[in-house]
Amino acid sequence: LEKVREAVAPSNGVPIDWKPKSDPASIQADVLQNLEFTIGAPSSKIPNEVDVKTAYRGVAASLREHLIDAFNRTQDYWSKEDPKFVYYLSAEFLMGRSLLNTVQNLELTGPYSEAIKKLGYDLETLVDAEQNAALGNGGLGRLAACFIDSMATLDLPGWGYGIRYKYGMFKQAIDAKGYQQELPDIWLSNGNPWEIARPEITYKIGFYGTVDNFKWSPAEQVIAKAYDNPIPGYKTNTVGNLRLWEALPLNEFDLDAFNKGEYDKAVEERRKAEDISAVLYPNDATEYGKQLRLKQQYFFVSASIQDVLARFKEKHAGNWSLLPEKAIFQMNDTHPTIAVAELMRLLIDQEGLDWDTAWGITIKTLAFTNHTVMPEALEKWPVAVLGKLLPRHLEIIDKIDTIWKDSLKEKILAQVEQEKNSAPPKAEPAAKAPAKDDKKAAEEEEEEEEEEDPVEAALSKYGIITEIPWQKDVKVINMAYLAVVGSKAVNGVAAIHSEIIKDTIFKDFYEVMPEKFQNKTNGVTPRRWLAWCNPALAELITQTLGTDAWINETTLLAGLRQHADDKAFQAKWRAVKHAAKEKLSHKIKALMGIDLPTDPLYDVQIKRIHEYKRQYLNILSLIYRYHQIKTATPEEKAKMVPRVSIFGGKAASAYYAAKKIVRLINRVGTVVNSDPDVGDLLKIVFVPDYNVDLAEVLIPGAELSQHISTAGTEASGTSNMKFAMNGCLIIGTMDGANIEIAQETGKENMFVFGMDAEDVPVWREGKRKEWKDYDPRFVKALDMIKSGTFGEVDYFKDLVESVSVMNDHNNDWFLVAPDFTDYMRAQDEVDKLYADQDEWTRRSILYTAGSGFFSSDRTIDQYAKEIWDVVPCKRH
Ligand code: C3B
Repeated sequence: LEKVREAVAPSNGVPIDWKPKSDPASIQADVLQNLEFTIGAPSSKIPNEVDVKTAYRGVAASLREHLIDAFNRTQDYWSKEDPKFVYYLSAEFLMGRSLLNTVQNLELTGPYSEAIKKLGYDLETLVDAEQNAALGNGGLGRLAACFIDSMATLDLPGWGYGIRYKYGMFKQAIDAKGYQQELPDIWLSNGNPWEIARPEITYKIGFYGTVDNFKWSPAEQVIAKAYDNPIPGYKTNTVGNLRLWEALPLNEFDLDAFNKGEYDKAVEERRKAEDISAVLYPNDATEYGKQLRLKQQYFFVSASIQDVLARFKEKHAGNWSLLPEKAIFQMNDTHPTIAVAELMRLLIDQEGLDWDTAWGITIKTLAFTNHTVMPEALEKWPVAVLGKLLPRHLEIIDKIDTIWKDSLKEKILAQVEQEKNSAPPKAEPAAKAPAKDDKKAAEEEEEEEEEEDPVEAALSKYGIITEIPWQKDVKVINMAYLAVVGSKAVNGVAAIHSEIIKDTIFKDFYEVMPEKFQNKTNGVTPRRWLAWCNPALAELITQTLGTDAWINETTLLAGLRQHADDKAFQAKWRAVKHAAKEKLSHKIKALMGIDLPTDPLYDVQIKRIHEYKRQYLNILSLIYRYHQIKTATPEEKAKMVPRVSIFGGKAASAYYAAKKIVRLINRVGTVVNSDPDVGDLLKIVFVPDYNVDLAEVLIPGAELSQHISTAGTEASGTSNMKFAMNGCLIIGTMDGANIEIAQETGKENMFVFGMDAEDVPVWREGKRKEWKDYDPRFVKALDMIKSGTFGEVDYFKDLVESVSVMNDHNNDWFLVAPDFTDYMRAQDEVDKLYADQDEWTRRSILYTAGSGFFSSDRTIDQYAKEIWDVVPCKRH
């Protein structure tokens, strides 16, 4: 009987009359069936008269069957085996499109392409009909998406947990005057065939209310409803899960109010609840909407932890000490860090554990990744705000803070004693606060300090709850500190970044618990970011290496090194790159109506617009290049290296300086592109609405990419890794993962410029106050803006001033002016090298060859072994 059951239902009792379809004829039949019976298209119109979007849905519905089959088997298997799981808590998952990735990861591209052709469409057109799932801002959200792809590929039991935003990252349009416009991203309008709604999986989430004797009575409650998104691994049967939560009202509809004619009131509760999962915050730079954002964070964290605990209880009821052996939550930046207090609350208030037991479990079950040192992104919630929304959590955080500081008292006391005895009284180092304040303030401060107990003073820097220096009496909760204290491990995302956090934002914490701190250099999935987005290059690599095993074993890419000098191979490589440039130029023509020549150097800078990422530096150098072209003799012109400069990226809606940079790039582009003196020597294009699917065309087509952040500011960068994989040379600073890319590729092959991370603070604190050596080319570029070459003189005034008024303490914080000269030197090298196509191509090959380390498979393997203690669990 067992055998019969096995044959009918090979995976622990899943009843199946469903068989995978892998030949074109049965796939074709399946798509037709889905078009009619899943999508509801009238049979009279199938297949030739359904529109492309409908055809896409039919194909997606057919693929969904494969996904669900493997998903159910994987999840059943995991449930039976009961391995330790990792839960990746992230407010953002920037998934992009799924059709191509799904068909490729399931290894069904050949038969599906053929079947789709027979139905009168082609795969590429249907791929383009899909809406982008843009539930993320940028690097952090896309990293989460790469990570879950790698988790599935490596057969690691793990789920992503996040929010099913109804509206994702805003759509960006550029108007005729060059301004950024923000439009809602209505990404679900054509349905979402990749998700499985789970109306049966719901949790209650409370807000506000009161606490009486440790018992919280929330004044408001909403429902979190689950949606599962199967995540297929590659070359494995494993299909992982991304579970996203939607907020719904407890009471759908107030019929009483409705009957009284109070129509708004009848749906008020619903609207209020739905607001929680309505919009992704486009703002990683400013602070508005605090309340709702915190509500979102708590909403998804609470639902996710409740979900995990519910499953744990089913299997191991009561045995809470086992939890750290069965689950680990990775907190992606500070957004989910309320998890520390929520896990404590659930263990104590709901499960009845005592504080110490709960704490012992909590700090083994959570881990924290820091992704930035930008102060504005390190969340600090005012106590008043958090205490109102989550009163019980405030109590818990307060207690964590007290116990934590108490635990340090002895150590600090000893330190203070030692300092008293050994050292002669020494002056305190100057505080970081602007020295604007007069003597009086300083005296006051001194007085205060004199009164303070030295132990208390020393302890205050460890405070999770603190006063912000510039706003006395406003207490805030430093969520990063809460996470550091409540986690088993803390990691940065590139080697230099992991060092910087130990020296700066977490210095004091590192000193008292160095064992917690680790590095996990980011990575990207080689499937989406090389194999699937650049099929011609992938094919050439496979031919050359004699295997496609590099797709999961990217270190094999190093085998390309031995071909880097081979002229015949270089020619093939160049031809592939040229075809990718053509594809990119067609895309831009289709999107913007601009004709781009394909012989010039394709230079790309795509990322969120931010002063620290220095798109400004790039555009200023292009302004100078424009000036050079305008003043060149015909002979000089003939020697110039033609260039197409492409920008893409969104500015946070309330980040005015970033918006001005967007406009400046667009204004310069308009003037340069229409100037007959320039011709094909320079084209400047700002591609609107940069997102994952544009990246998939831009990255293969790029020959040079810019990663030029002020040293010490970009935690890692991940697009730098994608460009490197696709054989694109890098101009960059010694910042973030550029440093490791240079190590793997050969620093001599990168166009490195600018101050190092150690030089930057020295510059900021001292040198810049005397510095006057503005590069005349820099001055010229600014003069052109000031004199109206690009119009809007008044509008650009403060942007110009922001890098040109010296001796102002807050000016040119990101060192655009002092790095300009070296940047121009590096750009000259770029031009020189591009004239030598053989050498350029050789380096291009070396970039791909050196990119093996930057696979997210490697990163995830390290997380699994060094933090999570999660091992593969593979269903055969
Ligand atoms: C980003 C950082 O800015 C990048 O340097 C880094 O590569 C990625 O995270 C991934 O680690 N980041 C982001 O996109 N959003 C934030 N709020 C913080 C960091």
